[in-house]
Amino acid sequence: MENDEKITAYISLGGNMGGEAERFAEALARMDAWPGIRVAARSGLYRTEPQGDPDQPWFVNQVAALSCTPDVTPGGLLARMLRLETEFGRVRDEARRFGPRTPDLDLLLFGDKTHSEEGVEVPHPRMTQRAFVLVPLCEIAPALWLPGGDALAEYLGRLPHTVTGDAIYQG
Ligand code: PH2
Ligand code: MG
Ligand code: MG
Repeated sequence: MENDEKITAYISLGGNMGGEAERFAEALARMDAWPGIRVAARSGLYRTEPQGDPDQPWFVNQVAALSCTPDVTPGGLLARMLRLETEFGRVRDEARRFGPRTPDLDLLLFGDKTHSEEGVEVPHPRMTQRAFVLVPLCEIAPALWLPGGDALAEYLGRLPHTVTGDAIYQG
């Protein structure tokens, strides 16, 4: 009998070069059309204070839940996400790792998997430090726990940040 149990992956979308609302919607529409992937939920769009490199425009961030068929792997999903980034014309600037870009697609969680291989790590190693990830993630998955860790809300509670309307300050 076929194993039809779905895995929920969570991804984040980020960008600060303009047109994020349209680009994120387009990226999610394309992912929804991928074999084995369905966009199950999406957060609102947040305006977020830049982290890492403060000398750049504010970001727009969003997270989405992807329902994945059992044949989808973290590495396979991430490879497709990186290809989509390239299709959107992202140019990686190695000298400015945390600098401007659009759109950046990051894999946050893949079911309850803890997974680490070259270039693929879930849970995303920096997600618990980032209010721009945790706030939208708590919006769509308020009861979520990190595999091998704590409740999402716990991490967010420990992180100094302020949410005002759709703006997230952290710094
Ligand atoms: N992404 C980064 C670095 N800094 N800051 C915000 N607010 N939002 C981001 O998506 C972001 C960032 C590297 O991927
Ligand atoms: Mg990123
Ligand atoms: Mg990235």
